[in-house]
Amino acid sequence: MKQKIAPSMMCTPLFGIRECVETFERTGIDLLHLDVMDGSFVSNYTLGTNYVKELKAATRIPLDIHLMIEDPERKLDWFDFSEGDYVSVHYEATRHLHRALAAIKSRGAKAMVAINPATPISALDSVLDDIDAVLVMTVNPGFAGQKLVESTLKKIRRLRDSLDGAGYSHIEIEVDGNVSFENAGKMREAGASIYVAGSSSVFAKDGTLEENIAKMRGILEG
Ligand code: S6P
Ligand code: MG
Repeated sequence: MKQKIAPSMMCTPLFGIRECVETFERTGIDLLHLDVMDGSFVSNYTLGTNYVKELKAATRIPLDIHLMIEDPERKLDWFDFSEGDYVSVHYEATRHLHRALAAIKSRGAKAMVAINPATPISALDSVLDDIDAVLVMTVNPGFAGQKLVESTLKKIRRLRDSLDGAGYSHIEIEVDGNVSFENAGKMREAGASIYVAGSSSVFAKDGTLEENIAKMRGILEG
């Protein structure tokens, strides 16, 4: 499975977004990760509908929209996405998961379920035929710069094994939260293939964005 890097747009400096996106295009970045937080499902507010719309119009890199919002099935129409984009809804945030996933797929996008560190992988059992990927949160959602919840490494492995064993090898696993250079290697070994890269990797202060992307790629492809 191709190893994909998805830089987290909430980690870009406000006045440097254009430069970052140009670097992402030049370096062949696979996806742009957009964190949408509603102040209710998580205790923070981040990128909103207009940000998604403007970014989509400004780049050809597919979007990876991570909806940390309550009742996403009622709000999907607010967001600009189409074929080739990835959209994730949280298992914990909706009472109508199938409805949300079907609405994403009906627009040609890749449908994903996101699960918090404490949510068991069995929560995915009844939606395996409806998803293209699983977003495994490796920190509790809400903020950048948090520390890895260590037990999620085993969870990624268990999920990869159980998906492969049940004939769902095509389902990708995305990891999000403290995907540092060190943790990314472990996550890869555990079976991840999409990496949300934030303050602990591509936006780390001790290298340039370009250097950090090259370093991350070396770890994932080495
Ligand atoms: C967290 C959010 C994430 C962060 C990312 C930041 O709730 O969903 O996508 O932006 O985790 O990366 P890091 O390396 O600072 O944890
Ligand atoms: Mg995220």
